[in-house]
Amino acid sequence: MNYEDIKNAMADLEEDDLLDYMNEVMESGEGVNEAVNAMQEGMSEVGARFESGEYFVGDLIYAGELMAGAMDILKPALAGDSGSKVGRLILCTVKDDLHDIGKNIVRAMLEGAGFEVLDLGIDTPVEKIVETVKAENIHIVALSGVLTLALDSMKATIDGLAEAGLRDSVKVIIGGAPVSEEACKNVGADEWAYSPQKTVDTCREWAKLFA
Ligand code: B12
Repeated sequence: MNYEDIKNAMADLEEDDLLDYMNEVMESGEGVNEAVNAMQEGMSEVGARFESGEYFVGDLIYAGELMAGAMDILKPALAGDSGSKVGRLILCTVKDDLHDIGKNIVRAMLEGAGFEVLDLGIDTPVEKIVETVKAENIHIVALSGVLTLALDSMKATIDGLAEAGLRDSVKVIIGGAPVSEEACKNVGADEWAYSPQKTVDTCREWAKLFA
């Protein structure tokens, strides 16, 4: 499989080609992670074309639908074959951010790794996260966001957990385009990740702490 073709099909919004490539990946039974990475690179190009004025919001919406459709094809391979549940966690896109493609990929990977994921959706208010942590006795919270301002919402969420006296009993991992080591420190999270695999590995380690 030529992953450059996948990247280009995503960037050029070529639906038929992209879906054909996904089916090829599934038939070959390998390269699923590489295909996801290639689509993500294509998405970065979509973002760059949006910034330069070549693409419009309608193209972003279409790109989002395309990637979601492509992910539906890959999902069975991402879901893995883990039997027993290794832990429960909250996953959501933070307040004021409506992007959920990355979150849904992370969800598929976590579920495949055996986690029960309480997916609180997009634009998630701090209070809803705090309430769910309390009500469901949750020890791992995974926050997603791709807008720069998502970092403020992540900080507000972590501050909210601290104000509710829950910070010491909850580990927080953040992810998404604006997230970095520095951002992790600034918002007060315990860990950050770009790759869904690192997310899964980190959450597995944390689940053992609270088992
Ligand atoms: C598709 C898209 C949309 C779609 C979203 C559809 C959907 N259902 O999600 C729609 C059209 C709705 C949209 C809307 C907007 N968008 Co938009 N969008 C994008 C685009 C093209 C792709 C985002 C994406 O899905 N990437 C692919 C996924 C797989 O990557 P990811 O999210 O980073 O996730 C991966 C990792 O980060 C990680 N990860 C993700 N979450 C988590 C969580 C945890 C815990 C962990 C550990 C890891 C992790 O794992 C994932 C898989 O590897 C980006 C451009 C870009 N380069 O990203 C712009 C972009 C994010 N959008 C942008 C903008 C400006 C907007 C709008 C304001 C546009 C407008 N004028 O209305 C609105 C904002 C609405 C809002 N309030 O949120 C800007 C953000 C600028 C900024 N720095 O803040 C970008 C960067 C485009 C640009 N270059 O200008 N958008």
